[in-house]
Amino acid sequence: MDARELVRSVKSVAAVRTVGSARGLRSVRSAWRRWRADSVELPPPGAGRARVPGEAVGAEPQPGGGVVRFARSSLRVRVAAGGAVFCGWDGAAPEPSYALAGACPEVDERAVLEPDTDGGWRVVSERVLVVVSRLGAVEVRTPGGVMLRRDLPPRWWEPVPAALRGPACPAGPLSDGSPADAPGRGPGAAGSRWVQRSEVTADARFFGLGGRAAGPRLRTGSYRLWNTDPGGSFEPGDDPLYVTMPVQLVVADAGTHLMFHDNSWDGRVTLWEGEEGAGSGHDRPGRCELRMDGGPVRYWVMAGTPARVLHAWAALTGAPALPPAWALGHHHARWGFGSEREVRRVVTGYRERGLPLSALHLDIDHYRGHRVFTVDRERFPDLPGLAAELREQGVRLVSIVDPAVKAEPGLAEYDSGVAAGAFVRDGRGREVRGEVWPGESVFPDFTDPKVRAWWGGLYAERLAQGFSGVWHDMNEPVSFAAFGDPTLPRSARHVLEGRGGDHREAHNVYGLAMARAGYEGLCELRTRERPFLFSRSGWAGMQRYGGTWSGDVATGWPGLRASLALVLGLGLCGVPYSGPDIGGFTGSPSPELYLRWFQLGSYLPLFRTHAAIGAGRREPWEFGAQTLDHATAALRERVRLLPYFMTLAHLARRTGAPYVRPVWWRSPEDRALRDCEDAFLLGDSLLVAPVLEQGADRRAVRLPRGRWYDTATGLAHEGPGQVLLDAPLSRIPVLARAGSVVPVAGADGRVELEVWAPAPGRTGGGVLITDAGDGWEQPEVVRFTTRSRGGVVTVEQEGAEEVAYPVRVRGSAAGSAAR
Ligand code: NBV
Repeated sequence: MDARELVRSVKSVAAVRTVGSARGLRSVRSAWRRWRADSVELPPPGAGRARVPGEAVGAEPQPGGGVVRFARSSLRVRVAAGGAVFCGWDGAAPEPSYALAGACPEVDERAVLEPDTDGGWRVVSERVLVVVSRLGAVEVRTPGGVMLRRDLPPRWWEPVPAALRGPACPAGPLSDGSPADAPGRGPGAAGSRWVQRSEVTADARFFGLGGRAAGPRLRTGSYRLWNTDPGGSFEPGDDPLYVTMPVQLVVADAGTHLMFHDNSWDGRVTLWEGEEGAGSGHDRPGRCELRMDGGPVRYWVMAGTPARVLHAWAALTGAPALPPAWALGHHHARWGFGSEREVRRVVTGYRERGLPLSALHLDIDHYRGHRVFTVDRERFPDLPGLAAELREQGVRLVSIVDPAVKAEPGLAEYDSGVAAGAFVRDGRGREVRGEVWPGESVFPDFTDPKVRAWWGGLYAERLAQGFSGVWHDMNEPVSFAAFGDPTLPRSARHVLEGRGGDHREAHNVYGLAMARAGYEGLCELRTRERPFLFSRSGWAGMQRYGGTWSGDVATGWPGLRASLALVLGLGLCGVPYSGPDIGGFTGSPSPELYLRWFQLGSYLPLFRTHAAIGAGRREPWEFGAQTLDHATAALRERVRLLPYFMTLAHLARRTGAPYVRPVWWRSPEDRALRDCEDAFLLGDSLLVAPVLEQGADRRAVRLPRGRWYDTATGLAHEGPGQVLLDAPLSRIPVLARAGSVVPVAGADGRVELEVWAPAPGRTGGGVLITDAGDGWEQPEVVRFTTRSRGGVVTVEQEGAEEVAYPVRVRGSAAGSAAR
């Protein structure tokens, strides 16, 4: 047990204390069972014999690339249409994969494998040049030959022979039948640990790896790849969290690239940021080491501008689900509303104060004894009635859904799950039992297609109760443990789409597969509505089914900062829809902290106040008149920006670009911007600079190149550089890019265009994407261009004689240069 695990164990013991001693005892039993199962069923880690590929002995060109043979391995390089490059060692193929959206993309026939100097090989393609050295180092270069990264040959530790190991996992069908794919050496071989070291340029910055509280820029340090409930709450120092992904986004002068290791096993990424020798020529390159406990060595690389890279990533792993329009409004949640009466009181509170509210979320306290898909009828006697009443007022109900099912014969979900063979089993075929909110529980195996279908059908009950959306929780998955890892035994068996395997491989994709089950179930049950689903845990590709949220972020200024880090980092991993628990999950924020969190949250895709049972209130009126005034202003501004948010949701779906983007998005070559972590771009048009420090009433804002208008004053500032802007309690600085067109809701709710004057002699533009608010009809896309000539600003709508929307031009010409 390392120090972090120890801290986690202490935390989980503390958490257990809050949920009662009977549960505490059961969580000791559950942890003990897990430990015992794993020690009997899994091989000891053992050092094993190391293997490296050895020397290249030949190569076979294939469509889109080819296979390079080494003395003790092989490397397949394949360029896909769209520019992503696949590399697979030891016969690893791109499929099967939980990350890929569907069938593996077509190959780019134009890419060819050819001999390189010194006995190596190269694959030339439109977007990247891949150079494979004689000993198996793989360099990814720009088409012009500039190095983006260099991956050294992997090193494997051969697993202990099966005969000495006990029950083995069947090898996955990842083989291409190459000679290096001998039994026990292939990528499907259980427990074949491996390591791969890589180098990037000295100026490169790392981002991604899923949701990391310490991000968005990932500094020198070690980051585990194992989805984890940190227990209680987390702060920026806590790692890993609920969503980990082997996705690195690397930004450097030479270009941006994304590297995805398609392997769901437990692993650890260690990063070392590089250092430049200030002209001495002694640069220290950035480095990265990936250690995996098993699974194939296969990865995808895509390179180009950040926009191109994210586009290629979405093409590979799937377009983000489009939320219904109402999901872009304000949501209010709480663990422990406790009764219909309290729900009505809160909704009335919003209404009486004229505060817009789109959705209200019910947590596990509305279940009967915490049993998923049930209702406590004493406290919620008529949920469908309540839902209908709220719906009349424009408020939707969203339900939490936990994966664990109480192991209780007679309980419909348990009985039907048993009949469907739905629950995870151990090596001897017995149900794996854990301890969660309802008590002793079992866990659906979402890696089984028929289990996903069964589970998806259960959402009919939620729909009948009147819920409009779902919020997946505890799906890392969590099983309370008094010590060790609070999840299922690593030896627990999973179907893994028919290949068979264990929890070491299934753990990280459990939440993703649950999201798929929920999403597909909702699509089938309510064919005309877009599912609204967000999930605490997930993996590469989770955006296909919905979004995520911060999880239990600790109340405090560091938690506020972590909230932004998570949203930015997840967006760069292809998950554009997320947001934090505004005000933090625990305790009671000061009015100032609450307000700053609220102001930040009002510019994030998921705009939700939420807190733990026993924590302080989170309604905007609970923090005094001044806070209420300012929160009201933030809520109104959100409503005004809804057409812009809807446009961003569509753009995310079409292009993979997240709504919330780092400030370097369009200028990754600006090194100062690469280090800026306290502001973000909302789409192309707005730059939002939240206040993340206590007591601050102004703040420095680093601007990308071009002219930016302070939306509060209309004053222009010229980037690149830094400006100091007022940030009174009433608002956070928001700047608009000169020339941009921001679609907003006018006083009558209809779309208007807010046009920010282009700099003299320059042009600009924007897009508006509208739809019916829900459903699957094709949206309408309208493009605009703006121009400033001789002090006159003009706007044109593509393909139309006249602009079909009211236009308001903003921005004064009086510019000030940023420093
Ligand atoms: O269901 C209760 C909470 C929920 O409010 C929160 O948002 C989740 O992240 N849930 C975790 C389980 C309890 C954690 C202590």
